[in-house]
Amino acid sequence: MNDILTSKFVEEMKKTAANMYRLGWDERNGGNISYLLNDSEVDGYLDLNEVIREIPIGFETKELAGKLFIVTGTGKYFKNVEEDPETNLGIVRIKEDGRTAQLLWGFKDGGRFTSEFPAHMMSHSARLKVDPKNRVIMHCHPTNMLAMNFVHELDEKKLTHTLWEMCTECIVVFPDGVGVLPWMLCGTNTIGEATANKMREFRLVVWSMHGIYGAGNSMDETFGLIETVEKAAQIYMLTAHLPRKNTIKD
Ligand code: 2HA
Ligand code: ZN
Repeated sequence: MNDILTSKFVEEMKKTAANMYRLGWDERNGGNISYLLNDSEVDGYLDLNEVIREIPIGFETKELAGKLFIVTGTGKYFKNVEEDPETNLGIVRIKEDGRTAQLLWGFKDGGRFTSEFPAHMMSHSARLKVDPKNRVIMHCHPTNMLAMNFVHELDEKKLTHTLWEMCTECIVVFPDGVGVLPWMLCGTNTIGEATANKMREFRLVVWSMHGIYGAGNSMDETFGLIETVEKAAQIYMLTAHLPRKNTIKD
């Protein structure tokens, strides 16, 4: 067996969590990432027959049975992923019953996956139906996007239009716009179902006055989506209180 800490997927999780932390998107235990892994990727790094323990997932997702995910842990800090991936991350496989996760690696201190596991798994299911190449679901609390939530209308069309207006690239990066959920209690199946419902149409879903969800085919693409929205929100927050002299036309 090769050392799993040298695998591309663990490296990507470490780098992404570190970047997100340093951008201020993931204070304390804020944020979570789940990354669908192919059997061929983990081959040579992980014994797929060795289940460390089983964790009930609290809902049923038969569609994802047999699938492997590397995912951030509940209560864990993005700040610490880089120096201790084996405690702060875990690799789980969804069992045939769709109600149990089999831990194959990580969560070394007895931990478990993010409290937002329902939103992540339900979003993976929804995205895979519209894009079989989807692999990443990412949640974080980007500062300017959050600030904008308090001063801008939370209407999907209006919010999307304002973001598109802030940077020329926005309409190219997220032509599908942003979906918006009202403020809801996080960590529940209800917010998971609502997020997944929006994910059928959007790769970006704003959780009002909480944060954002992004979905994509790779870690770079998903990170880039959120990065682009956050940049647009930053331009908005830097200019919203000033007289507008110019604008990108419709
Ligand atoms: O897991 O960001 O939404 C920490 C969060 C909850
Ligand atoms: Zn959050």
